[in-house]
Amino acid sequence: MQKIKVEDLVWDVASQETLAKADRECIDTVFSRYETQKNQCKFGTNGVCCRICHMGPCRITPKSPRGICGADADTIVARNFLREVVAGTAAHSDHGRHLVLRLKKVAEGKGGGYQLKDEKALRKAAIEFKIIEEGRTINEVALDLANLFLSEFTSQEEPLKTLKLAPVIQQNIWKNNHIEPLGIDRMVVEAMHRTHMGVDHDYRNLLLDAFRTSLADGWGGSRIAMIVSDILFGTPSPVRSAANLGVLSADRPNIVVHGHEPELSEMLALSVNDPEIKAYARSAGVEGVNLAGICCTANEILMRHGIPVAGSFLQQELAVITGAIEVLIVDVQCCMPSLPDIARNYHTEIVSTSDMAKTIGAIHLAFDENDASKSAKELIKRAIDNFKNRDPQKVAIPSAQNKVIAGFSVDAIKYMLGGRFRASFRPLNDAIISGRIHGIAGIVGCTNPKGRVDEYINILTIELIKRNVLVLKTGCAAVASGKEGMLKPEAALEHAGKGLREVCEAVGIPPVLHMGSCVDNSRILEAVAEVVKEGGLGEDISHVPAVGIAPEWMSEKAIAIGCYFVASGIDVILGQPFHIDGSENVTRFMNEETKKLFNASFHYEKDPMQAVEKVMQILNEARGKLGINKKIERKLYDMKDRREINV
Ligand code: BF8
Ligand code: SF4
Repeated sequence: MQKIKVEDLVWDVASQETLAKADRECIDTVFSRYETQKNQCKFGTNGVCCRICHMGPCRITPKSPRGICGADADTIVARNFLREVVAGTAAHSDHGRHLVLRLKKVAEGKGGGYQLKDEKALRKAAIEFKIIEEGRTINEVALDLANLFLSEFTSQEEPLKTLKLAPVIQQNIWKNNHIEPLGIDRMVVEAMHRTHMGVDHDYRNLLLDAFRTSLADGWGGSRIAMIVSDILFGTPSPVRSAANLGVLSADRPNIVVHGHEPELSEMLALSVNDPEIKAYARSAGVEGVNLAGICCTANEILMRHGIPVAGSFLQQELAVITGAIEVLIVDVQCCMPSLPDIARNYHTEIVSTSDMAKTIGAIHLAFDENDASKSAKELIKRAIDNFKNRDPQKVAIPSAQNKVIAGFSVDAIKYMLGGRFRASFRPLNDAIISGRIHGIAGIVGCTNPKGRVDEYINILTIELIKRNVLVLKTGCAAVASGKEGMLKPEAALEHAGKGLREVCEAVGIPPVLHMGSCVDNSRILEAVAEVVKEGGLGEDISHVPAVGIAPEWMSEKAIAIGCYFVASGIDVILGQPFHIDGSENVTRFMNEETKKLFNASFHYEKDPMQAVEKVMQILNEARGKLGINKKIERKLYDMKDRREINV
């Protein structure tokens, strides 16, 4: 393996230290594999490779502008794109389905250790979906809700009921463009059918279906996942914790959960302090166990229990390379198949727990949802048993970690803004109208070895809060901010512009709000819809000075998220381009024509400072249209160019 310059690959010091350790120990990581793969196929990059039938594969070039069946670049690029959106929608929505099935079991009294933890959240949903509560038990109401949500997956002819949670204008836009999604499963099946050889060849029709399918995610599967998680596990409210590899313990067994579905991690969080586990740990000569998370599972238990985050997507391998993890539990999405290979160099056990997600080299212990506590305790005991095998010679836990405050559900934000008895978004709307807050930016998505990890996210975040933009975060982008110290109220003092700082200090919130995992991007939609409902900032989502940015995205889920943001009226800036450059028509549709359909479109900005300018331009335009664009002259210190600038 080539000697690498770790500072060029990753932003944070903990990752740099551990990557240097990997290099010394000659362990391949995502970064070295990226180097090997670096000369990436242009046909794939441009989206013009078609493998959909076995007359092919076909590749579009100037000399061969059509595939064997006659499909041109527009059809092939649009078809590939729709399939990516379908996969992203399926991933989020299947997560939602598992939760609804659990809710049904709990309502039927067969919860397997889970409960209806947040009755208020259940009642809120019952009102939203017109479920009669009077004279009925809480379980009866929950069962009706579970059945209603299950029918959202199977509905053949009715549009999703969850669409009603959006402002009426958005609903009408979807209706008029014939992209109101029907049942989620139907949308996924139909899109796979449309993209089969010889079906839909009109790139516009295919792309409209991509937006339709994405709506089945954002306002459907993801929204359902969020509502049901809150009912089963509690609506998040602000909680203190810490983030980065430094949260791993040097003297206790480390058990790290990685993946997405919150059922098992929730039970692990509840079980680590169980007397039986404490006694077991003592008998093994340790004080207790240290539970931490990676990726979105981390975000789930951080938001609800304050369990620390060991890292984001590109730190999963590094966490193992610290040599300090006894058991790394994986389930679905974003778990790298390389983990067992890396773990072989240490004593770490990689345990897969979902029957639909196995990896050669991992130990598979299927999670028994009907006796979740037993499964959780077995895994914790496994970590305790494995602690004796830890080789101190191989352990190097970086010290870096940062304090975070997370748990900003929409209800929590309302409560923080207005107090318990006047919980409302009014103060936020007023702050935006008065210009103390310039607008809202949702910075979301993954990390990607194509750039220096976390750099784009961190530069963008700090530059936006300097310019009085309130930043909402989810997924690995939120973890990046946690590691950087941006998720604590002090960040407002240190970095925020005057107006945003005043609001943050008055309310007691950080300038960057951690709203959860990737399915929780539906919380960002909920927040913007709430701003519309509160009044004074336009009639629909596209009027609100708000923008979405996915700086370092890599996953198909991020594509679905981007599409449902745009279809909901929120402009989206990508730091990584889609694989659509092979079709000018598709590119024009995504970047321009969508504006006419949804009042929002996609933008690609390679450089974070250009993205900052684009965000400000989009927010200024929205403020201008609302008639609230007062020019405020301020001096700013530009972090990248190291000079003072006017904004
Ligand atoms: O759903 S942000 S790398 S962990 S895909 Fe994956 Fe991307 Fe992280 Fe969560 Ni979201
Ligand atoms: Fe080639 Fe058409 Fe088959 Fe695609 S569907 S592989 S373009 S023949």
